Amino acid sequence: DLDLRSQLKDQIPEQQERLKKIKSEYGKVQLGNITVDMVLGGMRGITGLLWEPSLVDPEEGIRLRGLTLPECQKLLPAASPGGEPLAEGLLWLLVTGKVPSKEQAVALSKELQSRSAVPDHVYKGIDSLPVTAHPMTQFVTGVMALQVESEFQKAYEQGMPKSKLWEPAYEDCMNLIARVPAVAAYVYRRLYKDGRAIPADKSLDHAANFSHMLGFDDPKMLESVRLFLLVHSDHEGGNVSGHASHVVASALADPYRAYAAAMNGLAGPLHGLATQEALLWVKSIAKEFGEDVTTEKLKEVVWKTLNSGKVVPGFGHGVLRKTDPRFTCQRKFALKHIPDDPIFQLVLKLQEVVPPILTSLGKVKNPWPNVDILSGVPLNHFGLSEDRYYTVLFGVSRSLGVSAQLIWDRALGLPIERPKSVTLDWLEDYCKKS
Ligand code: CMX
Repeated sequence: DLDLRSQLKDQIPEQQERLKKIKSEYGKVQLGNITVDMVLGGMRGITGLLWEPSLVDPEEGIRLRGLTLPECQKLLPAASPGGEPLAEGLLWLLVTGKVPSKEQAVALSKELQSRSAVPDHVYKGIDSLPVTAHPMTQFVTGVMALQVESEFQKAYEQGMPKSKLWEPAYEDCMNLIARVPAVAAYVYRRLYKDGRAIPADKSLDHAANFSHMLGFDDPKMLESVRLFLLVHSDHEGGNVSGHASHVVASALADPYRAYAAAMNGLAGPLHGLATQEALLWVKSIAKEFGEDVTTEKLKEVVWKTLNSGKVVPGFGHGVLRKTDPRFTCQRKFALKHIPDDPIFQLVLKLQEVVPPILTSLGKVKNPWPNVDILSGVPLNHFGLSEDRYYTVLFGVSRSLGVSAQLIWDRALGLPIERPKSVTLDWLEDYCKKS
């Protein structure tokens, strides 16, 4: 069957039963103890969310529906033999947990194209902002303007029962995924190319068409964008963007509102803005000290960054405790396609220099590189050099993972999210008594 929606429809009763069974048989099983440290430490280490599209192991890193990134690269259909996976196939995997055939990925490509028309008021909304507004502000404004066409909101207003809400959630998610590349490209062309928008090319796949609308048609750039969409697509549910989308949607706010919430979190420098910060930082080092900067000088630069009260962007992680496989995957890509790129060479040196310094601080739990130190480098190499735009690219990629879960949130009928909070007074009293 080539239709994603009907595949999904077939799966839903089975997964609903599974959830019900886990609840009734294992509902009282303990998943760990909550300590005061965890409450004061950003809930780190508390297992508290259901998130189907992916899972992060602290040592091994991300698996998308059980597949490592190299497995995804091997198994998912590619645009060209041996090339990077099609975003459509990845989306199919994230939604269904099954590796699609090439025909299924192509059918999904057609479906997304048929949904891709962006209403004019979206562009007008973006145009009403000053060009000095951060690209993420312009992007989120566009996303909120897309919300006007929410099928979910309409269905809810018309009294659709909870059990059927996954259907308009699916509609909104697919429309959202289909439309955000054009909105993102519009922001890019508005800011950096005198507003000369480039129309979609319906002969291209989702990622390639995005690259085309941005203004880049080099086949290697298309591969870079396909890889970028893969590595940033999802990172389980507790990260700021994933969690933000989940909690907002749990109030039965529609997928556009949930995704916009995710994007506002992604725009934080400790999360998605690190893509921008990392590229800016590495480029500033290259500019100030040249591309052949010595190891000694690099050490000085890292210390200067730390001593000025900043974090080293692109290093460390909240859950991972080893080098991010998303970094490793992109390193392999860069070694294959842009081995001599000076910024890439500099990142390789930083990969050696930064971890011992972060370790020496004695408090950093993971000194290793994460996805963001490298993900901008190939795109930068092929001409997309505007650092402040990078988080928007990350956001387009996250539409895949966030949407896959938003559909399942409604298909599984997950309840409104409402963890308990306490005050400092309460904590002191409780701890003294215990
Ligand atoms: N540079 C400097 N200090 C760092 C650091 C880094 N790269 N990573 C962690 N630390 C510090 C923390 O700021 C914290 O210091 P304080 O106790 O003084 O506040 C201490 O080490 C302990 O932090 P941690 O438990 O190791 O890490 P957290 O879970 O608190 O934070 C993260 C994780 C990603 C926010 C952090 O490593 C960081 O700020 N990294 C740089 C920014 C970055 O690359 N973010 C992108 C992550 C991936 C993504 O979401 O896209």
